[in-house]
Amino acid sequence: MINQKRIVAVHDISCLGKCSLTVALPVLSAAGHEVLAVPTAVLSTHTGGFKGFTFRDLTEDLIPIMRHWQTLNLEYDAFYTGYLGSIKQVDIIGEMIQKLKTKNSLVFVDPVMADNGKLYTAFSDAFPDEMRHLCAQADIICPNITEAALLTKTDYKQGPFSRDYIETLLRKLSNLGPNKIILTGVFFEEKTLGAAYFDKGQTGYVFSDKIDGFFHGTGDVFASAFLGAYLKNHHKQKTLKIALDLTAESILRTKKDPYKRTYGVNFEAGLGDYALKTN
Ligand code: PXL
Repeated sequence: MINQKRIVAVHDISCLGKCSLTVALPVLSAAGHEVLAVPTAVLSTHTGGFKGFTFRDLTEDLIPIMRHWQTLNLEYDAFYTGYLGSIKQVDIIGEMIQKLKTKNSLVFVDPVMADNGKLYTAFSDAFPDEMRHLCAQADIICPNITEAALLTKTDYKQGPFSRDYIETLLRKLSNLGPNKIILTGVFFEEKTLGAAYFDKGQTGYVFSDKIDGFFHGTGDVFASAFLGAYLKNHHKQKTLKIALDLTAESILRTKKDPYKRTYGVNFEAGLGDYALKTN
């Protein structure tokens, strides 16, 4: 199916570590979409587990990029935000989306800021408040459990979760404003892991086998794969399964890698298959 969409992807570039733009670009391209990349910062590595990383803040470039684009009269099918470098940046990006979007633009916000009960190193406790404003403008948001707890001011719990906890988070997230919620990192028992969705008052789940260990960048693989497939108009359950499969298979491949390349997961080898499933 030829159905190319134009997606504005707003994330950092972590030179090493396979996350944010270095994941979003190849995954969305594999689904056949055109990607306009807006780098929010350039870091030598991502901030998870490295010491001494560099951080070049590109906030000052964002408004000039937007002003130039405004002269081009383009239509954008989707805006996809991920890791944003500062509170000020979140605010500017929100404004940029409002100025550039048109009636049919989809706003997809992955509120990247925390995992395993903790905010990422670079963020202050005030960051979730600003991210909540950006989520209010979104059509779809895709937080993990920690991000969902911070956004909704709910106690963070470790899994296995109760249905009641997950469905309370979904309902509170939906009250923030977005139409659709995808909540990642959901598991009700130790053997399976997946995502919950909430759409028009309905809740559903997709799961695959749970793989032990912590793997960086999997949230970005999942969110990018979801958006790429979603914009091809697949049914949401199928879209979520495609995204979950790419993520789970990338983790498995990385686990089995005899060279132990652990700076991000090997999603690259799954892109051919992903392209076939989305098209
Ligand atoms: O994968 C999320 C992510 C993206 N970008 C940077 C990060 C992280 C998570 O730690 O540090 C710079």
